[in-house]
Amino acid sequence: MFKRVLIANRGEIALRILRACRELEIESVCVYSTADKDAPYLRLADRAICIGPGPAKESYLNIARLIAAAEIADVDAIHPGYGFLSERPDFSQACRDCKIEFIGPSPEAMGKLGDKVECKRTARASGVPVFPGSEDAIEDEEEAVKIADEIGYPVIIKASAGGGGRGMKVCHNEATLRTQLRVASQEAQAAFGDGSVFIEKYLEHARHVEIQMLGDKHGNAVYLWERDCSLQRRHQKVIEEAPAPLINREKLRRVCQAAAKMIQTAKYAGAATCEFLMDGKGDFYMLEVNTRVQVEHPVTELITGIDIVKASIQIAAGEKIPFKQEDVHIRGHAIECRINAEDPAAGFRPSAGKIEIWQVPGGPGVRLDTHVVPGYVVPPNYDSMIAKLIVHADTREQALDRMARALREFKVGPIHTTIPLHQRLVTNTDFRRGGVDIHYLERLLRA
Ligand code: MV4
Repeated sequence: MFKRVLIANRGEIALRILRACRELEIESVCVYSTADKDAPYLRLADRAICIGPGPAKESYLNIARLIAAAEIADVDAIHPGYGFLSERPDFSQACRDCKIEFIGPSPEAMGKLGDKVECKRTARASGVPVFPGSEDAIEDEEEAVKIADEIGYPVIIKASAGGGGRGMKVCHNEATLRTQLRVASQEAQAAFGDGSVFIEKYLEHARHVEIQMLGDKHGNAVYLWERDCSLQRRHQKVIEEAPAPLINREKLRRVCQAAAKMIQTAKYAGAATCEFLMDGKGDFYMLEVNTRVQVEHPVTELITGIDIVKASIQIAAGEKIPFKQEDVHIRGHAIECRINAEDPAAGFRPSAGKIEIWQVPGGPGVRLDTHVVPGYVVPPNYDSMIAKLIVHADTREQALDRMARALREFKVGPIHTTIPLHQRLVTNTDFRRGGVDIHYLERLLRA
């Protein structure tokens, strides 16, 4: 096992990784930007190293500075967390070049699954269902029109290098497809340095269901079942839960098995998530693979009892996945609310500043993943998520009631948070019935 690990991240996930290291008896080295210099979790680390000023490009996104910190602290491995450099093959490669273990996939596995056209090819070969559409990047307009005629409109144009909904164009007819192809390719070139685009059938009413997986360096892969993340706003998840309500578990099991085979084929080591859209018939279509630990991993931890962050470290150290597929059992229901420092009553305007009041929920079945303490100052430089409130109970209804109870206990001021939005959602009759689609929240907010 590693002696010392550098945590190349900040906020709640840095603290989450630090806790896993402590339980594995690994020394932890935190890095921080000057904007985070007073963050209290830094005091829990064995060492903390300043890597630059507030702007992420000069600190948490700066590969040279992170590698320099890792060499100074003489660590065995780096955990990237989520966001920042976590899905960058060049960072995984830089770690390899410097003989530091990257806690995540190899640059090869990351590249194979990170490029969407390449990922769909791997998926098809493993029996993972994908949307009908172009099998390769679109070479010319006529080819795209031909494929669209075969699969039928509407179609969606996506950037091969894209992700998180950026650079997508929905086309309802041939004329828009022709004009949007050029626009999409130019935008993809400007945004990702890669103008490759592909098209697929567009699904209007869908739910977002994703499968949590782990692969190890010995060729093993397991699935930890699904999460439903349909409640989103501007491609940002707001609430996640597991198991997914109203789902055909037999269909899901087959998709899980194929997804596990896919990451095995890709020689993938670490935590991965395979994202799907599910249609009204309960059929699945893969969107993309996230090659990192995700924000919402705790809901899976609560229903399976498996520590995903610990497992990711053990896997990077060369250990086998510490359990077998047949040992994965689902118990109860878990829900996560992402608490952001934003004002839902003012168009979700960021609400940075000093947190004077911070009275947190607790009690049975309540988990709060946060780096915030009373007096904490939310820096303006980063993502607005300041806490994740996760609850676990025997049934979905009990979990929703428990979440409502926990949200009532949660007092934050004077900054604004998304707590009032969550209070509204957990009592919303449509959401409580289960099975709301990916456009539900934006429709609700517009109404
Ligand atoms: C789609 C789609 C409908 N049909 N692909 C958005 C994020 C990116 N990962 C893929 N996305 C979508 N791809 C086809 N063929 C609809 C979306 C989509 C979406 C997906 C998941 C969660 C929220 C979403 C909101 C709008 C659009």
